[in-house]
Amino acid sequence: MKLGTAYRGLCGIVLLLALGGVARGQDSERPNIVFLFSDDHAIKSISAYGGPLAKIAPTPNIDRLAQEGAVFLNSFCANSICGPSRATILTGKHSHKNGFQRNTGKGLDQSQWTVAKALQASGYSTAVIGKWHLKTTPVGFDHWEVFPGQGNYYNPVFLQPDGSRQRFEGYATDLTTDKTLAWLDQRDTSKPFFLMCQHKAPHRTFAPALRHLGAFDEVTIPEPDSLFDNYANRSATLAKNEMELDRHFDWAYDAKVRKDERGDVKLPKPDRYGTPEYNRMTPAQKKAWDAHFAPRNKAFLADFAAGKLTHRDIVRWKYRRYMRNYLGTVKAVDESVGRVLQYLDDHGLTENTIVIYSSDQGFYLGEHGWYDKRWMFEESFRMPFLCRWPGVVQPGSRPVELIQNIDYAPTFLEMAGSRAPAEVQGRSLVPVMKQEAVDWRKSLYYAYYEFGEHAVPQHFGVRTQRHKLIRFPKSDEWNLFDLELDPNEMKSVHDDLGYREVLAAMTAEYTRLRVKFDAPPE
Ligand code: SGN
Ligand code: CA
Repeated sequence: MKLGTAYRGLCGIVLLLALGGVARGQDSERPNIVFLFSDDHAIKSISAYGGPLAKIAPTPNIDRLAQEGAVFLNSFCANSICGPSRATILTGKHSHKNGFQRNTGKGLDQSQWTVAKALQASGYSTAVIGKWHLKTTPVGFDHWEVFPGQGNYYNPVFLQPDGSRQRFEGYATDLTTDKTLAWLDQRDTSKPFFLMCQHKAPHRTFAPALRHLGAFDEVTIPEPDSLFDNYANRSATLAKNEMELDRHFDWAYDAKVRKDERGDVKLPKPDRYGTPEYNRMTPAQKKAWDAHFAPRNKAFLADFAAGKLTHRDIVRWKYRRYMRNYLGTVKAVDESVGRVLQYLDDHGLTENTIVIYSSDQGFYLGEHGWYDKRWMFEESFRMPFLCRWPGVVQPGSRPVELIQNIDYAPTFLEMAGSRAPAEVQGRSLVPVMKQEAVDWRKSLYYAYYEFGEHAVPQHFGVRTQRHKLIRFPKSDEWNLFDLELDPNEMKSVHDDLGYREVLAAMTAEYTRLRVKFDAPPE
């Protein structure tokens, strides 16, 4: 433990005792679990993971978890899309087993076992605040206050347990944090707690808090090598995607028409803004937004109208605007993490509270020319996972084991002194956290089902520490990647004779995992 933490913790206890209360950190022997979660947060935009953005867009508060706990370097999802990832976290099962395979489906079947229900039954106080996105209202939580569907960035509505909808003025990330801390203030202190604080950010349309507009104006944003990927040497389905910064980020250079349906680029339509988030703002908020974007838009549109910009210049401009806004939304998430950690310090809770930071999947920050997620390629397959557990997790450790969101539910249960039922498909991470010598898994199974927005086809796959095999059933294709020699996944070596043995082993592993997890036929 850091001296600063000890000091802050001590101050919190002294303060509470001085106020005539009992130090709340002593609720119970069982640890509290705080699950800090965001939506679409790529590891590349968390400085604890390193990489080219770490210097220009640091996340000091998430990094505090890395210094005082562990950063899991090989953390992945089972299905890179929002609702399915959340359903997997709650159930500890792959999508085909918990029934939530697509965002477009019926919603989470709440009659099944979930970790929230299990923790609640074992005596934990349970709460979820922020983005939920599982369609059916939360079950297994003593308290919940969640966005309807995707939620909004500005002045969002929160669904209330009594079925009403209430709109709150402010920024979603700040409001989610305020509500999280307010719940902590009035919780039942005779019980340990399991608290899920789940942000909308940095999800599309990447709208930052007004105080963060311009925060990345002065920095040079590095471009990924594959910003102009031509999709050669891999499945033919890649070229059919609809998630390019070029063609699908609000408007396409070739179409010569700005549609601005979503608000990705934050350019006004000729007559009005017309974007959903802008329309929600108060006049004062609109004024601050306009003060930032109007001069920048004017300069860009003048160059555009004068024909000064090539096709590539425009893609690059879109990429920079995307990144400035995305990183802006991350800044508020990082501040939120800081506020929660500070609260734990101030209330003497740090020592007995496990804190995890994660996000439902990764995201493309220009790699392959993309935004969005869904593909089994590294950027969207990876999930951030950091865990601080004082006295158990080695501060500053960086485990390399292959972990997946099927593991979270059994992990939370073991942390709380219980065991997951046999039907759960994940494994508790506690032995890995304790750095025990365990026989850990050597491969992960992946399945993506939704074919709709962004035109990503159904695909399945297996990943080991070095290789990845992806099956595209509709087009009857296989891709194989050597992640050591080709970390950006630019060339499938599936047909390369030099990989014959690797291919045979990966195909066998794929089949073994599909049997093990009882996967349905393609
Ligand atoms: C919205 C977004 C998509 C995004 C899906 C799923 N469009 O539909 O770009 O892929 O959510 O995201 S938007 O213009 O409405 O923002 S998920 O994280 O919820 O799975
Ligand atoms: Ca998501």
